[in-house]
Amino acid sequence: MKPFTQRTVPLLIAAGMGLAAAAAWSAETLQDVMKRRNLSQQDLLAAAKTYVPTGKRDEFVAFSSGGQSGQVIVYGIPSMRILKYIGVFTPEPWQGYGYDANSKAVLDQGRIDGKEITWGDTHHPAISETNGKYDGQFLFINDKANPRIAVIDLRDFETKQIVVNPVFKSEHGGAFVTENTEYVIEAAQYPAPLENKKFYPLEEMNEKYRGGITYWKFDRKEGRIVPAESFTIEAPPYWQDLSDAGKGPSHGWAFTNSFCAERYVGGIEKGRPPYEAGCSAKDTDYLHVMNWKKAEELVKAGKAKKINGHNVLPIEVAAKEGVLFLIPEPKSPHGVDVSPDGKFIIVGGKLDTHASVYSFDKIMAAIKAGKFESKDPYGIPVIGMKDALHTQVQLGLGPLHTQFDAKKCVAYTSLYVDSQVAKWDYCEGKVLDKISVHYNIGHLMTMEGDSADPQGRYLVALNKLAIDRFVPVGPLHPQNHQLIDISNDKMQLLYDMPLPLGEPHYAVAISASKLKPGVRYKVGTDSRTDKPHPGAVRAGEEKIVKKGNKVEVFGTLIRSHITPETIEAEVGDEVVIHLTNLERAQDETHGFTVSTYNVHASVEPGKTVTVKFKADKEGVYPYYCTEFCSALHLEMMGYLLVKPKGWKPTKTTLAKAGYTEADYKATLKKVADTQAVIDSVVAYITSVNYKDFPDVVAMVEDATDQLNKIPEAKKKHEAAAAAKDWEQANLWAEQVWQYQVKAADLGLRAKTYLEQNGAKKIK
Ligand code: RUQ
Ligand code: CUA
Repeated sequence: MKPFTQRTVPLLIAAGMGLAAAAAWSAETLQDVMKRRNLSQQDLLAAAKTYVPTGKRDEFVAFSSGGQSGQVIVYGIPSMRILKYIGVFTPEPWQGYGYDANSKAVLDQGRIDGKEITWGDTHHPAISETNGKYDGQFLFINDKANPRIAVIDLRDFETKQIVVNPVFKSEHGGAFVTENTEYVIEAAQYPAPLENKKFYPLEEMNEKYRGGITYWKFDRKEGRIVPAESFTIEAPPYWQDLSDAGKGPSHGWAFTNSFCAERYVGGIEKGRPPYEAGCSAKDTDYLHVMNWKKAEELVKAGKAKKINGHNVLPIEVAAKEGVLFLIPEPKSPHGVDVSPDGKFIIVGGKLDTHASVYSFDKIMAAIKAGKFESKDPYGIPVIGMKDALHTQVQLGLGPLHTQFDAKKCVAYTSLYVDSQVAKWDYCEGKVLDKISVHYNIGHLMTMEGDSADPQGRYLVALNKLAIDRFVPVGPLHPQNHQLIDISNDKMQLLYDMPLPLGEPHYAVAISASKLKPGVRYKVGTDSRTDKPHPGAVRAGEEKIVKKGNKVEVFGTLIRSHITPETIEAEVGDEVVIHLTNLERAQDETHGFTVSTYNVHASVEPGKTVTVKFKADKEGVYPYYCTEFCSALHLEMMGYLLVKPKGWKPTKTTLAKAGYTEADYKATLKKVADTQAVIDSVVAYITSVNYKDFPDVVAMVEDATDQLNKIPEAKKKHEAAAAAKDWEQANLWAEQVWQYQVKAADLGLRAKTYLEQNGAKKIK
């Protein structure tokens, strides 16, 4: 390489090479470190099982509910490194979620009776399935507090849709998907009148309050829920809890457990025993067994009634037509999980020490034979527990949720009160192993462990309390996700991960190889609708349109400038700014904000985003790119000038820097030196098989983009120089250098990539 100038050197070196680390610490041996840090052999083994070296990636990706944050947390397994928070029911500033107009439109779908609700209590994420197996296309998650379901597209990890349940006032048993994601299941929790905004006293609980299970139709091609084709199976005011869908032999059926089948109404302030006493007084509650295929037919045949514009299949119809059956389950149960082969349904006892394993075959046999032990007060046939049970296994105190292993018949159940995980065989009905966790485990998760094809390997315990596990950070502690190795006979605890964003209830984990997220959008895409954005423009088409008191900006972003660099408005104008990121390079996101107007956008390559606000205050408002996108990131800015009405300029020229011919010549020299660097990098890249590396091809395209802008700037500086306008000549020559620097930066990145990934010389 030729020597380059003083200013170029640090920039290019920083871009091209890492710092050679001084290796003083490596003098310590493994034994030294073990001694100094007081680590056992067991610790080292655990560390080796979770450590993911730099440059390597995790085998699995977990999607955890973000609990009260209303978000989804994405992390890798086994490293337990957090990869992303996805804004779902709650604004998330980094992603511009709730701060740009396009994502606000998604959050607005979650309004209830017109009221903005900016938080959610997310509980259960579900990955879309094909034949009962995770397909990695979509993620669904519920909001328990304000009954809603959100759809996240795993091509870009963005929330695309929020649907509000039109008949529930709360829900818990969502989101769970049917075998081919035909439906997303959402079951109510606390009974309430199904009619919207209708009051009935608690004394009318049995008559007027209802539960239900909603089946949201999912259109996979559109990637959206279709409310008009969705329906709810009305249910008695038992407190429906979690759900799971059948698969394989039980395809077409779904199961929802419940508690407080006592239909107890508390009122401690009136001297009545509280809910907790009355809701767990009896020994059994009801597992709801539903034939959703049949329900779908009945709804299509017009057997549903409309409540709040939504299809509701009345209890009488469901009971009479063989859609809804009940089976007793002990005692205030929690969690219902269908085995991978679809043959068994496992319910945790919560207040009982057993897990109950129901046999789908036996349930079907009882239904076929019309063998029911009774009817519930609403006329729903009740199948006898002994006629449906395969086995019951005593696991310990507070059994809740069950997940499955890749090994046949092996399941894991969380024991809330014992703070343990039980590994057991649900075919034979015996306990295999137990491990203690810290503390009070709720859900647990194995890899793809609620699908038809569990992957085994790891289990994560989602503990409710962290107590003494971490450095204290005040009375509010983080949550504790504990990673457990389940590949051997004995479970081994590997790692504690604090999760400080709300209480994650449930999580799902998928093989990383099944996820295929995109790198860039088709230029001009509105990522929230997946459609072309009407405000998108290409390079050179940028414009500002002023109509009445609306200023509409059609702008672009590319390293390192925002076009336009000045936006003028009058006080009271509505300002609408559409921005298209013209970059193609991976990870070249630009952000955008305007001082004090509470707007923010994250504009990934190819995306178009709109921000809107009323310019209600006279003044000068810098706007700038909020992602550190390039060396000239800080210069990626402009001014919004909000003028008083009828304002007239008194000064019409900008101050000059007074550049001379010598400055211009120096800049030209710098340009020539930089060109030499570029030439040497280009020579290297084209001497190897770079076309075999798609990432490099994208970088080369991007660099070429930058270089292609040079001739125009060059023409301008040469014309200015011919006219002896050294000010303009020098500035346009500087702009040439800007394009070069960005091209060189990309070229060096490409070169490093090629060197590290074994590019081969070609002739
Ligand atoms: S549940 S309390 Cu998933 Cu155990 Cu929400
Ligand atoms: Cu674009 Cu910083």
